[in-house]
Amino acid sequence: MRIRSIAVAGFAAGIVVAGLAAPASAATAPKPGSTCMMSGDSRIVDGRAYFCEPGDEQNTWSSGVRLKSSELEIDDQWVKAAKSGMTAGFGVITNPTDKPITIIGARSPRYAGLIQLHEVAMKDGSMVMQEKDGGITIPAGGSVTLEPGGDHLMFMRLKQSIDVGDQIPVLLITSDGGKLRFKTLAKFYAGANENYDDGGSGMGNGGMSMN
Ligand SMILES: [Cu+2]
Repeated sequence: MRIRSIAVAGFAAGIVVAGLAAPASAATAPKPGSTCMMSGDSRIVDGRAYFCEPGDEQNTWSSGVRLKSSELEIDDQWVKAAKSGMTAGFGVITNPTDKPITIIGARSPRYAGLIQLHEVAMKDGSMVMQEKDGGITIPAGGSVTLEPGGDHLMFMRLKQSIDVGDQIPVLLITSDGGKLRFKTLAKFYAGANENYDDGGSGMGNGGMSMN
């Protein structure tokens, strides 16, 4: 029947158009030393990672570090469930090698526009969250626990809600280009609340208060 064959052709044309609409990834490598907005930001282009490093005057892009798999291990990883804004991730990171390894970047691009490495510190008599200078170093043969009230992964600019039970993919990158890829479980947790003191623009170097 002629009518049926026309209907099939129309259906097929619909599929072709949908396929063409798939997003293309076209990241370009930043120029090392050029200005970047948010410290902790990172880009991966052609197997190299570039990091937005904090500076006194302005933040600048690092030179690219070639990626390889990391020997770090993570256990008991979890992230605090959150609808929007920001949240924090935790876990125990172990370094089985005989040399210290420093984590300098973290990514979860489907969920967070940016992940910073944070510490909790005493500043002017109050506890504040701030970016950890130089990253998080795991001692040779030792481990570091990321936990509420201590070092943590700060998920910022959430792109979608992180709900209890979700498994969130995360990539940690070390200063020598090591990649540690894992999934972290979203849990309900009432603590570890953070607010920006600077009115929530998220752009300043101002401290964060802990509620
Ligand atoms: Cu934080």
